[in-house]
Amino acid sequence: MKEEKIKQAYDLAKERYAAVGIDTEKALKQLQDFHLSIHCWQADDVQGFEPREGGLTGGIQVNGNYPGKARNIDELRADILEAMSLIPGKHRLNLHEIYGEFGNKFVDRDEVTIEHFQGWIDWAREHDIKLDFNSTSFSHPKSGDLSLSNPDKGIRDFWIEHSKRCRAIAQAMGEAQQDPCIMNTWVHDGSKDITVNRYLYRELLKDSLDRIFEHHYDWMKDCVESKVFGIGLESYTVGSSDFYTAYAAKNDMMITLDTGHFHPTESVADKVSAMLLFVPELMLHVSRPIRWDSDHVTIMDDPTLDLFSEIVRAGALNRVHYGLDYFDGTMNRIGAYVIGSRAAQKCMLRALLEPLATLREHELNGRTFQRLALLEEGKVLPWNAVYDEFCRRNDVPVGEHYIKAVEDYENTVTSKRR
Ligand code: RNT
Ligand code: ZN
Repeated sequence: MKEEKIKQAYDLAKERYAAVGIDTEKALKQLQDFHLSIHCWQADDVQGFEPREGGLTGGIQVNGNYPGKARNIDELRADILEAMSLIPGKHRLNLHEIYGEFGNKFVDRDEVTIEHFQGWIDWAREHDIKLDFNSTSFSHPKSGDLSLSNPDKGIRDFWIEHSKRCRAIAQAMGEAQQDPCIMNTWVHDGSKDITVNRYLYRELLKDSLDRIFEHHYDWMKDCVESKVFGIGLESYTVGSSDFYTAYAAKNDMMITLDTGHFHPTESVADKVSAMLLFVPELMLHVSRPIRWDSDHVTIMDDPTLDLFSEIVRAGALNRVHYGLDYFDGTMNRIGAYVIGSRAAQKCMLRALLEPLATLREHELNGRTFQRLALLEEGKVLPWNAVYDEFCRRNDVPVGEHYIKAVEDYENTVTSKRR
């Protein structure tokens, strides 16, 4: 599409929004300040770079065998940069511990140090990308069904040591980038069948976490992620929502809301205002659960729109970190990054363009028909012209034009990986 046309459409949209009291320039500026934390693990189906036998464990699953997944650190970095070049704005990269630079050496999880991530820190600085981090409890011989809550002290200590080392790495990343690195703790611990020791495992998990978080760091922030169940661990999850909500509130720490980690009819959006009264900040794992925590590619769907609207309505834009968390191996993985990231931005833009002041006035004055009518009309205001203008100003392909760019990269790069 001609640049001139995009600008014209934007100018009309700007006028249309002004009529309902919305300043699109302000929204564009806010969207520029909206930084996703893009997960590194869509590029290679959550494999990482440990020399390892056996597949993904820990109750999570990747389906599909679309050709061209990243096989090493160079390919992964190239793929991430390619995806980022098609996503408007500036974004962070969220690494898992298994993505360290281990060379050909076997470095066990309780041996990892900052030296295995110095390459990432240098690379990130070179590309002006900030890093976030995750400890990794899955896909390891000691993962089993229980890690931090394992009654075997040896196994528990192993994972405690791993988590502590990960926090030190996150601290080093944060200090290097002079911006706090957000470190997420998610462990898969649970039970396939009925357990009679619910209290015990949770007591052990609490104790392990207390030990892990003992030390305070200035350049990293911790968050804890709950879950309903994992595949093969259907009957019981040690780190349930109640457990971590209580833990985070009590310890004044951040909680991670993964949109796939709640019961299918539960609204994650509704949790924003409830939780932000009791925890300092939130981390998101934006995903698309289809019937279960299936981690489909994020799209501009109602749950995601609701979630971002609730963040804006709560005035909490700066108290939320916007991680993505999906992994789909059935399609072009770079394309999956671009679709999901752009979808999250569109949801945020639509939230920023809501005529909130008028809606609130209606509500506070009992004008319920007017409130609902304006909410409905808000859905069809020309937000898409504003998003196109955002892409144009950020010098990335507008609309469906990024499809061709993804295809070109596939033809010249990923399809050559055999
Ligand atoms: C799993 C959690 C967790 C993982 C990543 C890879 O259900 O969502 O966040 O997806 O750590
Ligand atoms: Zn998650």
